[in-house]
Amino acid sequence: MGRSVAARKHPDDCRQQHGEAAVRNVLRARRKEDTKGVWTIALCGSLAIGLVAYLWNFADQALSAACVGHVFETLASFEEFPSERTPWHSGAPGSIAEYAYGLFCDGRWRFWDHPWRVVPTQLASDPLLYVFDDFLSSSEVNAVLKLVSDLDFFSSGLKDSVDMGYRSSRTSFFPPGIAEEDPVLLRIARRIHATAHVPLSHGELLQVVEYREGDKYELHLDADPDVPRVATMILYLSDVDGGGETVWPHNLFNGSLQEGPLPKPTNGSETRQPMQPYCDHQSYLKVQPKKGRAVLMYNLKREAVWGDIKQTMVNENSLHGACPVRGKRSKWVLQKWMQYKSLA
Ligand SMILES: O=C(O)CCC(=O)C(=O)O
Repeated sequence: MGRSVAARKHPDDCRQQHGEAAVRNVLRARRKEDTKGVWTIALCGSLAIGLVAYLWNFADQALSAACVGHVFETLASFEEFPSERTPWHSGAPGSIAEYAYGLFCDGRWRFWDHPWRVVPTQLASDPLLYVFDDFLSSSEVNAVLKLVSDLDFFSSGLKDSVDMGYRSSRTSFFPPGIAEEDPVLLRIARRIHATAHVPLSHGELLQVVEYREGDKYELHLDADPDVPRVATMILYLSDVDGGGETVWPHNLFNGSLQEGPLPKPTNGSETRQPMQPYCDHQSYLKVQPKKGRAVLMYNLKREAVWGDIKQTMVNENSLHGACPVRGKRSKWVLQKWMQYKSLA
């Protein structure tokens, strides 16, 4: 009744026919109608938002459960020698399952700043070495650096002066409690293992290193028979003013193996031959630190995975080092070593 009066009559018509009291009634009825309309819209809007949030959460949980299942297990597995498979990546995956993994499981859609296509560039075949730009999005790097601020750091070098000269930087590790609970770290660890084709249970703790001005790590191997690290992933979390490159003295900048006398490990996985000439010279293979960039390196020869691990099975061409950082900006690195053996 109120609605039809308010809709049909103009207040001036009412004023002429029925006087002021009727006009007030018409206006009151209209206000009531307007308020009712606003409440109805607000209620329906909230219900719709609630329903979408519920369905989104449900789909997200179902997707997460599906994601850690079959596809991830297949990608991060020792089905073949890991370096004989093309690293998994979101750019041009080999199968529909791998494509789906990149699209739905890798968490890219959660971060608006993450490129959809991340394609590796092979830098060398001996050692097998790849670089990925934008492996981590800027917001992922920022999330990691925020977590890093709560960690306790210790000096990476040993106490005596020789070792401080060999390796100077600050190191910490994400304890399993954080690495397994934090969704960003978990997603990054999965991405690393899927990319390298190594099961999660073979992964060591995520390491974080800060190199300040002048800090470096002389030439070394990551693997030895006691610590058979089949793959290493180095993720750069910052840009630097200069220096700080990771260098491979056995390879020229185009990836080919260098001829002539090469530095050899003399002390287990280390060599005392200085790294600086390789840092200074343009001809050697180097990767510059760049926020979000990652390097994947395979350290063992193929037969190491199937037989007993001996020193000869460590690929000595994977000798590498971290050149001194120049300038005030620190080089931050996140590192994951993946072993041939399960650590579980
Ligand atoms: O920081 C880098 O560039 C390399 C790090 C490295 O080789 C290591 O920590 O084993």
